[in-house]
Formats: sequence, structure tokens, C-alpha cells
Amino acid sequence: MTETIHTAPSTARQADPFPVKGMDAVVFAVGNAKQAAHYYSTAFGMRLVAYSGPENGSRETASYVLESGSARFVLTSVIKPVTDRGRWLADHVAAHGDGVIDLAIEVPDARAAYAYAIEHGATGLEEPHEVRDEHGTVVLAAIATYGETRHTLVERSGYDGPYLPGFTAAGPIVEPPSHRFFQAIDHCVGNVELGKMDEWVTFYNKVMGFTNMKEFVGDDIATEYSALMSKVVADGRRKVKFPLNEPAIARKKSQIDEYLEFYGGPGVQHIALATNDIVATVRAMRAAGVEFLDTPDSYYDTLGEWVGETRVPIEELRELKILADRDEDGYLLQIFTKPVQDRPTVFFEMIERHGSMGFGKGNFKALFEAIEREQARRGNL
Ligand code: TYF
Ligand code: FE
Repeated sequence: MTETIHTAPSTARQADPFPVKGMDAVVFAVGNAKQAAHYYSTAFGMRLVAYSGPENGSRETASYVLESGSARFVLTSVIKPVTDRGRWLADHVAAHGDGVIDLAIEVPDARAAYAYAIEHGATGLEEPHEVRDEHGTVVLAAIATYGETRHTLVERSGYDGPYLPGFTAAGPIVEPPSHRFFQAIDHCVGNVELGKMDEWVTFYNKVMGFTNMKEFVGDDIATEYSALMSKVVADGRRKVKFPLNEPAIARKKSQIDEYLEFYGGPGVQHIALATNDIVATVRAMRAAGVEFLDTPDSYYDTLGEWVGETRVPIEELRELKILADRDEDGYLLQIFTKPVQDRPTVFFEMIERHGSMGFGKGNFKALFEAIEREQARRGNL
């Protein structure tokens, strides 16, 4: 069951303790960034905009920056570890496989954000420091979050380079689609260990002043079919939304346990990407070879009765296996990819919102059953 809780600040006039502009980037450490950049270009319709590697002074790592609207991915690989940073990256890929190392957040004032976080109990990883080139100055700082994941705090203050100092502009790998597959990052989900979800919710409440969104999955629903518990934290203006999952003890092995086992600890589970045309996006991504979770036909037999009218006819949702959900604010359409690497770890969600601020709780049963069918195919259930 989902319940409603109210944790909004007591007065609307209260200043935002931790102002956030939005997600700056999702940074992945991967085994082969050159090939990953190709995948996100051809299969996700992203555009390569910047590069850092041996050709422009980075002898240890290669990084590719891809964009789709306001969404930015950075893909980094080690070429030859020399420094502690290079060895850490190589070890990270060895331990976790391809994964997210940084959910970078754009803030108006990185020094103030870092000071607030540290004062409220965060572990500092990088003190605020300026980096500059001919395009201007960026202030960076970083704090630790779950697992080996970090939040870099990025203050861009008018910087007009293609990404950060050290990166040079790069052309697209293939001609990007005329209509973007997605326009923004909607939310970024973390998996943490059994019993740790509330600790991480409290971490975001205290360290970043984030508040809880009303939708969450409790242990009653968890043991019935979902095998996970989930709560969502977000900044005051709902620019960044971070659901946090922990496994629940159910009859079967939780999908979250499977992730923790194969990732080797807590980390980012899925990135949801906001699209304004999920039908065209799913058609194009399927044509490019992206695999999505299957949804049984029976889901669509009763969908119309409870979800009502949506922009997309039910028959088209059925054909493409797109899920729909409705709440008091509106509806949403969503679909989930299968894991995008050999390890059953990171996956993506495509989401088209029409008023609903939720995460698709009406779909949890169908979704989690689909995930469990895949888990069984892998022999992990
Ligand atoms: O982000 C969310 O909360 C939804 C639902 O393993 C969800 O996308 C939760 C857990 C999960 C897959 C999806
Ligand atoms: Fe999601």
C-alpha cells in the first residue's frame, strides 16, 4: 500500500536550505567509453558534444560527453592508470562493472552547498575549487553518497565551454535523430542495503534539506509482490528526484538483492529519462536494438477501465508494452529497459508525464513481475 505523508517545510516562505538548479550530469565509469558513446548515440539518440582524452591532454582517462536536451551523460574509461584517480576508476570497473559513479548536481553556489552539506554530516570528497579555461570558471566540490557514488556540486556561473575545463568540443558520432528521444533526466534511483533506506532518506533530508515525496512502497506491498521498499526524496523545487530502494524479505530473492550481489554493493539502479513522445521514442529505440521489459497482454485488457483516456490509444500501448498510471494530478506513461550491460544492474526508464508527479505505483505489480521473469531467466530467483 502507498500512504500519504507530509514532510514539506512548515512555512512556504522558508528559504530553500539547499538551492538546486537541476541535474548537471550522470557520470558513468565503463570498460570501453568509446563503444558506450556509440551505443548512447545510436540507441538513445544522444549527441556527442565534448571529449577529453590523450589527444587533448588527458593521458590517463578518456571521457565522452553526450547530451539529449538538458540530459547529460559522461562516459569515462581508464586508458592507463597512473594516479590514484586512475587506479580508483580501474578498480571501480573491475568491482562493479559499468556503473554510475557520480550524480552531479548543478547548484547556484557550490561553496555554500558544500558548506551546508558538511555542516549537516556529509563526507567531503573534494573541497570547493575553481577550474578555468578560456570559456570561464566553474566551481566544483564533491560529497559522498551511498556505496561508492558521489554527488559533485557544479557551479557554472556563466561558463560557456562544451562541458568543463579540460574538455574540447566534439562532433556527433552519428547524425542525431531530428526529434530527441528524451529531453531531460526525470529521476535517478539508488539501491541500498537491507535496512538502510531510511538512513539514506534521512541523509538527504539533513545533508541537502531534501523533502520526501508522497509516493512510497511500504513493506506490506513489498512482501506481497514487489520485494522492495522505496521512498523518494527531492529538492525544494523538485528539480532533482532521488528514489531510494532497499530489498524486502519476501518469498523470492529481491530484485534489489540481485542488483547488490552483481554490482557488489549499493549504487545507482535506474535513470529515468523524460520524453514528450514515448511512442516514437520506444519505436526508435526498439528499432536500434534496445530491449525493454515485456508486459503481459492481460495488463492491457483492464488498463482502460482504471487509467481512462490517455494521449496514446491502449492498442498502441499494448503493441509497444508501454505502461500507464493515473493519480489525482494526471497520468504518466512509462517503460523500462532491461539492464544495459551483462551484469543485471543498471537500466533505464522512459517516462512521459501528463500532470502526474508519481512514479507509476499502479504499475509496480506488473513491473515487478516482469523484472522477476527476467531474474528467473538469469537463474537468480
Ligand atoms: O523510480 C521508481 O520508483 C519507479 C518504480 O526496481 C520502480 O520507476 C521502482 C523500483 C524498481 C523499478 C521501478
Ligand atoms: Fe523510476
